[in-house]
Amino acid sequence: MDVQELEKITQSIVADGKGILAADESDGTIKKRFDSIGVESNEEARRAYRDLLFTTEGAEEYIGGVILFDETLRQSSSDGTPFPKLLESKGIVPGIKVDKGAKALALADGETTTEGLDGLRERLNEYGDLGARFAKWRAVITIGKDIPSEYCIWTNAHALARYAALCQEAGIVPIVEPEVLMDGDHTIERSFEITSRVLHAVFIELRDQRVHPEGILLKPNMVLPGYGCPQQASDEEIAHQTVRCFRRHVPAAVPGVVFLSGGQSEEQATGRLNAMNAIGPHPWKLSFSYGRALQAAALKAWSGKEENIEAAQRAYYHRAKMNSAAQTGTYAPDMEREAVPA
Ligand code: 5MM
Repeated sequence: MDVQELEKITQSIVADGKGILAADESDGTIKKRFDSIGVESNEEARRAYRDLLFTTEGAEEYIGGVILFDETLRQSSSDGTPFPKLLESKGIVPGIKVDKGAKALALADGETTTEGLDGLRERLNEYGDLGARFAKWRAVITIGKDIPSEYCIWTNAHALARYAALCQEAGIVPIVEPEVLMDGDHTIERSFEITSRVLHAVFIELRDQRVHPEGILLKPNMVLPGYGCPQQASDEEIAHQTVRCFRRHVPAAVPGVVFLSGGQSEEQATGRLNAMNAIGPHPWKLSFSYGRALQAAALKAWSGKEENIEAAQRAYYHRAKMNSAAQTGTYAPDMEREAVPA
């Protein structure tokens, strides 16, 4: 393992004003997204959609890395340039989702564990040859009555650490994503408690499995009340609780925390990230690795039509720019009106 190389990759992904575009929707998820705009999910439509995102001029000012799905890593832009090469030529680091999804956890009703460790060493070598410099593995934790169990939390943490160790052995930076879902009516206090338990377990397992903390990125949820909770919270409260939770559990050696958006609206995800950076400095870079919160407007603007590509690119560029400002704590809601996407 070349630790300096791993650290160099993490630093360039979360350089000042930069974050990650999560474009690694698996087949089922991208189908859901395409269904919402009435577009059939076939290989060419998926390629064309990702192509419009990756060829957006100037997005590289704000995007340091893109997470791809297996199929996308092997696809090319319309001019024939393989996607990993295209991204690299813009100074964007290509990454790859390597987990095989969250599956029912045995003897644990309503809980899941993420699969994909079998054969991972070999897959990582192939992904490295195809140009991936970082990887992502997502564990899913649900809050409900009597869940999550410690069994679920530790099983997921163990798998995340096994994955991270294999990545570092292969010279690939692991993004460690333990997502505590926003589904449910739980309070922000309960989200704080569960996120604490999860981060505690994850960093114990990472340490025990010899993962080099300077060579990872953490991709967590923010500490938020559930969607169904009657008591919603201000951006400032969310920022305060999230930072307080992370200061307790995330080692200062970790270079970057790149949040997932988890179903928040685009402006909420931006505003809350900004609120956290506004109360810095923090020991780690606080940035974004958004899927829906970077793509929702672009997807809608595109709607599967070639004549809408430019409008979709403007929408994506705008969102990337807003989140870049949030990464440095300089975002303000009136900036949304600066460039209203057509
Ligand atoms: C882009 O969505 C990613 C892949 O999800 P599936 O495996 O379910 O298809 C997902 O892991 C994503 O990277 C994170 O959940 C963050 O995305 P959001 O939309 O929550 O920012």
